[in-house]
Amino acid sequence: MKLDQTLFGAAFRNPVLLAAGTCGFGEEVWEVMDLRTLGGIVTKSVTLEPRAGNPAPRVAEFRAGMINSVGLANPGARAVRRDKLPWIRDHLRSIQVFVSVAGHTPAEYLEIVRILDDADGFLGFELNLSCPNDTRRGSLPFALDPQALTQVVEGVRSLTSRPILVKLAPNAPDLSLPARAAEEAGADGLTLVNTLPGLVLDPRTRRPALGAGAGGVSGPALRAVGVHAVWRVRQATGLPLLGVGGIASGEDAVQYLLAGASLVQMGTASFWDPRSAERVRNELEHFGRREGVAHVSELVGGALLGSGGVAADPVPSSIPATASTGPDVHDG
Ligand code: RRO
Repeated sequence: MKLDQTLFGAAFRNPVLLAAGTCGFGEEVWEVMDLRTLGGIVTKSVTLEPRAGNPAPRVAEFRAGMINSVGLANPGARAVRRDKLPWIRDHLRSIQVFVSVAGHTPAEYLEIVRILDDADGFLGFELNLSCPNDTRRGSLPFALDPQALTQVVEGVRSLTSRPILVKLAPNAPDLSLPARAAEEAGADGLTLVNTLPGLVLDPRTRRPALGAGAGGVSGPALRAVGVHAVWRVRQATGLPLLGVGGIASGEDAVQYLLAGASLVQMGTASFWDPRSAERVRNELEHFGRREGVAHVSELVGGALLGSGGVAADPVPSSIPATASTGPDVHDG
């Protein structure tokens, strides 16, 4: 099975990317894995000013996955431009890089994009509107507030011609609303989903397992949530979708593709085994060969095509035919 995908006017050598927050800015994982075997990476979220992050422990495992509250630790937009993007430009030329952007106000997102936009080495921005661990805005991330979401995405759209992905939260009551709001505001693609707010308590200490208290749940526990989010949003918008949450095998990735994602991102599995993304890429290829699929794009949205009454929800006519028939669902 051929794995290449063309989206946002760019060639992805395969549909497997590393998710934001799981590979730093690439350099941090360079010793343990060859990122050039992947379709691309999304950087750690970049804020306007440097952030030290939350108190340790920042991650904890539990039986169904992992919980984290890293607290947006990053060097800040100016240092990222000066110290991180040149490395990315020099080492990751053959893969696609999105810079993840996070802020407390719409103005901060715009300022970060202004600082980074004319630097070299990356394809586009992933607007992180769904961090569960940033309490400065209160408990409501932008992704759960369609008006605030619109303000951020419209503002960034007016500043850059680069592709803009919007990363949504899994706990929206109806994900089609933020998805449509992002599309109308000028997003080029949607990333589904960020981690799910959760809490793990240590029964012996009677305290939270994480230094910050609550956090974001990822790993196997998140997979069915993420696949459903992609499935739901595939029926609400024609934008290309990037599926993320609990992918640890080629067949996990296939679920996301069948639900309507054109690309997938991996995170938690890479903490357990840094080479997981490369393995998933290989397993995806084997799956296609075994199943007689010539090109990965044939799988995209396959579960919504209604063969054998598979699709539970009606598929509205707003889904472009190209979403499941061609490798370039964006420009097609
Ligand atoms: O840094 C974090 O604690 C974090 C972020 Br920005 C995010 O978007 N999702 C997450 O699970 N953790």
